[in-house]
Amino acid sequence: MRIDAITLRELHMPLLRPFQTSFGVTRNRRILLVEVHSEGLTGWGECTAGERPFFSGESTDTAWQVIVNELGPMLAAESPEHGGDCPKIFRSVRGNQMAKAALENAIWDLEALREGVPLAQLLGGVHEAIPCGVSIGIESSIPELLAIVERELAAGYQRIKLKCKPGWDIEVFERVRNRWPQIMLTCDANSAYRLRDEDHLVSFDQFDLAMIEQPLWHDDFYFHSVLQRRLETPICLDESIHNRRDALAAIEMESCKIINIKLGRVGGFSEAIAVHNAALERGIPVWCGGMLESGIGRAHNVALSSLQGFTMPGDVSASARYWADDIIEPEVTVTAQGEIVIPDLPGRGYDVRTSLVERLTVRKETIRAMALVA
Ligand code: OSB
Ligand code: MG
Repeated sequence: MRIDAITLRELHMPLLRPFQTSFGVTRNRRILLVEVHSEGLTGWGECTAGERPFFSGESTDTAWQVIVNELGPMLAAESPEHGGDCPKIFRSVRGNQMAKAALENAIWDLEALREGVPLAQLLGGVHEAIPCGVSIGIESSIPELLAIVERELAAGYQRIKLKCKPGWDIEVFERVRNRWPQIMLTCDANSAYRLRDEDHLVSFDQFDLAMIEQPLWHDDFYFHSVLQRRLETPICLDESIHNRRDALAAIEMESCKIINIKLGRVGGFSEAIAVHNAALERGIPVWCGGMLESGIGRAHNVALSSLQGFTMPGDVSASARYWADDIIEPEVTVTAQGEIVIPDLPGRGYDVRTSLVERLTVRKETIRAMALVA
């Protein structure tokens, strides 16, 4: 397909509630969107980098630079036919997975539209509806947290994930578990613990957590495997997994028993499918993570979750949990049974509210193909 132009936008979108993890608080998202214009159609992609380089080394600003200076020009010069052509086009740029994913996913988005098939189908999806969980941040008090858990369970969500860190763990799990003995409960440390916390982490076993997500370093496999040998609770890796090889290493070393797949973290749909396939072939369950996405990234997460191996509830939840007004129409909604129904429409299945996008845009740069190839 001929690429006519690539438009980057930064949108400022305030979250309905601040979201706190072990590495910081997010109140206002700086969302980077890319539009790829080709032969009268537009594909949209979202870069899931954070405002600051805390979850990964990328940020909204680094991704903007890398897309404008490197990846955008490479893509326009190549005229890819498929989203799956992108990893090869971007190969000479190391890292920067979230920047790459924004563009690659826009090409898949465009391709689904051009072919007139649902994006989920183009990806090879099989599920018609996906089970949903919620990720609940670190709150200012346990009663406040309990009120949120109660509300999310009443809304139908099938799994509760609690962000944790030293000082916000045992007592929190105890109170939630005592009140709801039967629910699927998990925690996510975002690398807040160290080897000296091993006994402490082993004590999490008493709460029957379905998994502990990324307890140790963001770039580690070996020490997670040491920890996993002592834990009953399965470890799930998030930050450590950037590609299929990482997944294979983690599975072979038994660093984890479950894998969280995030489109941005692995560089886009192609690698996400490769990680999914590697896990599925080895009997490792996967689920789709979230990065506080706007509707574009959320729609892509919904489509990805339709693949066969996504059997555990993901962090893909309703637009209304995050935003007063999401930028897609319809918004992503969750049924009373805690499921999202995969849209059966051509493309991503959620229209972009372009006038709202325009209003939220604080920075915009359009790169025209002629300028790109010159
Ligand atoms: O580790 O899964 C994570 C949000 C920002 C950065 C990292 C993570 C998260 C979440 C939120 O847990 C998931 C969501 O609801 O989008
Ligand atoms: Mg995580």
